Amino acid sequence: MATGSRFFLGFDCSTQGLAATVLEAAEKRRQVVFAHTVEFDRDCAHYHTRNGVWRSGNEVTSPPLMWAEALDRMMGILARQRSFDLRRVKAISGCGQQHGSVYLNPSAAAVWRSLDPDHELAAQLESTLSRDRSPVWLDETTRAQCDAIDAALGGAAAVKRLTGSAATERFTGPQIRKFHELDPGRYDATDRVHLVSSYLASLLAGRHAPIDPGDGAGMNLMNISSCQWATRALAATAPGLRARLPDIQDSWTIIGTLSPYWITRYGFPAAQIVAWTGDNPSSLVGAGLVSEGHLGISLGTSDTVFAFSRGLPDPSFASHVFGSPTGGYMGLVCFKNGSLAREAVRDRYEPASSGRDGDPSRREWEGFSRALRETSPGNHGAMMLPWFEPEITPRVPAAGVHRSNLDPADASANVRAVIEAQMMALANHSEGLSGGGCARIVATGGASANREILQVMADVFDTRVFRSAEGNAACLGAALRAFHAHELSHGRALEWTEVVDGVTDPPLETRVTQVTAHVAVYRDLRKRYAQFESEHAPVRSPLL
Ligand code: XUL
Repeated sequence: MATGSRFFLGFDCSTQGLAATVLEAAEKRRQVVFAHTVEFDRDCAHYHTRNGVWRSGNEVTSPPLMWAEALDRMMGILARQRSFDLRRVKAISGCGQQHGSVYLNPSAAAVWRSLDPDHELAAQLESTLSRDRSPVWLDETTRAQCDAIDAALGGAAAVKRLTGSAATERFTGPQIRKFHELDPGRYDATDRVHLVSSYLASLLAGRHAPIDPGDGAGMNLMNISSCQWATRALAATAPGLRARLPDIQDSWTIIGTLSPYWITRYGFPAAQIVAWTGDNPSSLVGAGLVSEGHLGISLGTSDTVFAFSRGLPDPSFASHVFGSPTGGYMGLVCFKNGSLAREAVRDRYEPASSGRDGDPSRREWEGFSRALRETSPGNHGAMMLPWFEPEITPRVPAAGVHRSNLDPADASANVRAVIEAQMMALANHSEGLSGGGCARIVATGGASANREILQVMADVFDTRVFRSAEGNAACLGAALRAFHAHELSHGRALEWTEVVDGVTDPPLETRVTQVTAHVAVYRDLRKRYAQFESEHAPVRSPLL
């Protein structure tokens, strides 16, 4: 640890776990000195989640108290580690899975201010909730509400122009509308609706945190041009909604300092708390994609493709336009059948030896990699539509795996088929994003550790692929955002290229280059895949 080092803490509250990354900033260099993940199913087992969620019919929710407990636990772990000096933590930020919402009654802020440091956090928060479960991004049960919102605002294309996305099932606005329709009493008892990101920021600061334009755009409630609440969208969603929402503020806003609970319980200093954002906007920073012309691909619970845009892009840019936490915008396309589909294929053909956590560097992924090495690009014409659960892109309301020329008993061919399908779907549905040419892809998330998967990506997209410097770019992005906001608050306005320089540069040895012969195979196969897809997914996701 260099003398004069300062430390910046980033969190990522994702679907399956809460991660923390600590960035050391010394005179001449910045580097990651600590990273750890609390896994919900394993480390907060008494909530009985599976992959971090509860499923009841088609409804998918998570317990907000589990997120609070994971944060409490992680702060304890950070306090006990020896790799950095806790007392020199200057600023903390974070990100969360997008769209998930937390419903609080009027007591919340007072309870946060007077938390008892001798007792665990989660138990003290029970009385603050007006709804004990949070709908999360995997929930697709709001089609009726989306249709009603689209109709009230002049159609899906108009909603996309206004908010950056057509009304979308997992987005927070339709979820709030459903809550109000089905449970008006508890909606009335709700004083504040937070996102996962702004909720956890509030717990750290001990006061209601704002929502940033990165995560706010995932609600169908924010005017994408002004990055402020869209009054018409609020009115089309639920009565009295404005009073129940936090303000929208710049992503680099300093909300306050760490509340006394954390200082007394764990010995943290009164570090600055910087507004949190969504996991995808945060990945943009953590993958170093702060200028145009590059694609980011996150292979996590969801697979996402995203890119930065300086100005407000044309709606055909991507299915969703969010604010970028660097200022400007980002386009995003999201696929629900990410790591869970890869695991379903792996487990079917090679039952896992022990504990699985979506990390393909683990032993149980060796057979999967071998299968990719032993099969050839194009899979001799065999294809799969890997919709192990309902899909977001393209919109597929009911799960269903379809095979073409693919023997269900052929393990290796099925492994190749799921990866080729995912990469071709990512490429076909993100053409607006890479329309102007893509110099390189930076891949992040658990499955980006797998070179064989990245080779298929490079060949399908016909470009070079690098693995992001940190496996969890979202979490690194949060630590970098804490550093940037801290410097800004001390009068040092750094360019974003300076902020990420030397920290997010993907290691050269992770480079995977496309193979010309394979590129030709996929050019043809992508068209056939699009045809196969349209036969089974009649409702295409609108690039309105
Ligand atoms: C993006 C989306 C997911 C979540 C979970 O729109 O729904 O990527 O952010 O990570």
